[in-house]
Amino acid sequence: MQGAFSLQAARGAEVRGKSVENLIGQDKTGRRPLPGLTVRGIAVWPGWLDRSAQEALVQDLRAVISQAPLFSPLTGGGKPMSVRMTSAGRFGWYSDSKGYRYIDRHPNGTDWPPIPERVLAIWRDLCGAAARAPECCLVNWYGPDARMGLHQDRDEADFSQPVLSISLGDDGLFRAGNLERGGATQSLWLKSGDVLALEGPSRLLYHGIDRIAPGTSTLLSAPGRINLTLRVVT
Ligand code: MD3
Ligand code: FE
Repeated sequence: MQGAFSLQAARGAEVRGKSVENLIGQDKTGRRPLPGLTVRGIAVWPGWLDRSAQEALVQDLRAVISQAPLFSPLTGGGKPMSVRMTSAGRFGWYSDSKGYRYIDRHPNGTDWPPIPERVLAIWRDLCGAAARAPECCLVNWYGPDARMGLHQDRDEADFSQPVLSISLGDDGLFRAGNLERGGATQSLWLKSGDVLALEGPSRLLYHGIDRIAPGTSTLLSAPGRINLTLRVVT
């Protein structure tokens, strides 16, 4: 894949003459750790979560999914998405033939479960003191053949608030585009434990997941990938 950049390869490697590890430290204001790298303004912390933190998150997510089961939202065209989803928090993301929106209950009528404390702690550590608390934790489950086409995240009211993405399980090939459809794109393999912050100008970039690489992680009991995205909705 031309232009693809492996974060695993970045560990122990050099970025502009500095080791990635050395770039990870408090920024000047002490607000948060410096990202290991940035791609089109997207801050990337490769391997931010160690194995035990990843395992603890998976346990938290089992509890979320047992209360709010995964479902396949319908696209505007009425076809089910290949990614299965659920949410935690005050709002959950939903889509059917009427369009994309946030709803305050699971489609089965129950409340969305609270966002796990361990997930909130990652938001606090990486989004800085200026960010509001997240109101939605979208849980995306990718089976071996699932993908997500290029789109913008614009169902939220305040684009000045960041979006935080946490990858777990098998590698996913992330593609970052531009502020409008078309143009050159840049690809990046997201690995288990990697965290991204979408903020400022990168908040409205087109982006998607081209494919996952089944069997590249031992975290989950079945091949697949989980992505958590934390968002301020209102
Ligand atoms: C770049 N999820 O749920 S997360 C989504 O891996 C979504 O499941 C993908 O796109 C996934 O909407 C990508 C990384 C991500 C999330 C939001 C972004 C990248 C972004 C918003 C703006 C730019
Ligand atoms: Fe998105």
